[in-house]
Amino acid sequence: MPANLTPQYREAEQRYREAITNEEKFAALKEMFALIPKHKGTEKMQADIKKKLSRLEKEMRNKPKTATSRRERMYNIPKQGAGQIGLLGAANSGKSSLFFALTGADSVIASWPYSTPHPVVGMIIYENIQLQLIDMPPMISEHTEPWQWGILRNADVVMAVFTADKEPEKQINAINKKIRQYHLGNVLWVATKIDRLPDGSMPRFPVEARFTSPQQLVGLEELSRAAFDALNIVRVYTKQPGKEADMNDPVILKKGSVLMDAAYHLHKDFAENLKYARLWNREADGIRVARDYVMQDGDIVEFHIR
Ligand SMILES: Nc1nc2c(ncn2[C@@H]2O[C@H](COP(=O)(O)OP(=O)(O)O)[C@@H](O)[C@H]2O)c(=O)[nH]1
Ligand SMILES: [Mg+2]
Repeated sequence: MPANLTPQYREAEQRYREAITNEEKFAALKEMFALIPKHKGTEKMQADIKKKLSRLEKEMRNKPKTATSRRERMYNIPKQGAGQIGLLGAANSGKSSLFFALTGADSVIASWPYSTPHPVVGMIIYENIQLQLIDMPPMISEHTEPWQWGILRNADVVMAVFTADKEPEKQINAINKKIRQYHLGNVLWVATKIDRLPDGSMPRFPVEARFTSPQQLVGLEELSRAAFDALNIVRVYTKQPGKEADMNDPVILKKGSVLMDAAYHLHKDFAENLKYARLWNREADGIRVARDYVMQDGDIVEFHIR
């Protein structure tokens, strides 16, 4: 007897195959079970889903919820610099060209798909810091492996790339679907190949996107800036009394970090024995600041300890 599986079932099954964490697998299997036509022809499949569900349930009970699968962790790319950014897009959307333009590192640029088979890592130099960029194989409308999504999920920012000239909305929708499916956060949208648009045209997209032409080296500085902004970090400099701050060696903190976070980050002693701190920035000229002062990008602090 034919199983007569619906497209919805097949989608859930696809999600199951691509799932990384046990929680995702469990959710997909549940959906499969709900969607599978209940008749004699699918009895074996139903039993199989049930078996997998109970096995997973057992495994999840013995493991903390937040733990990611071994497969996912195995392929995480060690973070370097002030933040990690992963490229996501279809084949030929210009990811590798953008990677090359932003980092100067060598990645294969070619006009046929599958030209970037493995992740490639490079550094964007943004003012006085470096941001790590990962070029990825095409992951939209392609077969993907769970570890690829693991890398993007582990990144601080996903740079979602589509071409401005060829059915951008379709590409955006396809990318958005994956973003939801794989629970990717913090997305920076980038429209490439703007040199192919009629002169002066600035199309509007369903998402707020930066414009660039990696090939013509257009919009790269703005994009580096946008990448920095998307990382949600601040650069804080420290100085010793009577000396100048080293402006080439900032401490990187999450946006929203307070003075005490900065102190802890530098040395436990600073935090535990803090008497007071002085602050310099565009407005402040050595004023004393409170422990819960929210650090701003570019702040210079001087810690005084007991
Ligand atoms: N016209 C134009 N072509 C580009 C631009 N960026 C990339 N390309 C071309 O698009 C094709 C695919 O680029 P690639 O960077 O390999 O895309 P990937 O598959 O997303 O990594 C290549 O032939 C590139 O030369 C651009 O800004 N303008
Ligand atoms: Mg590529």
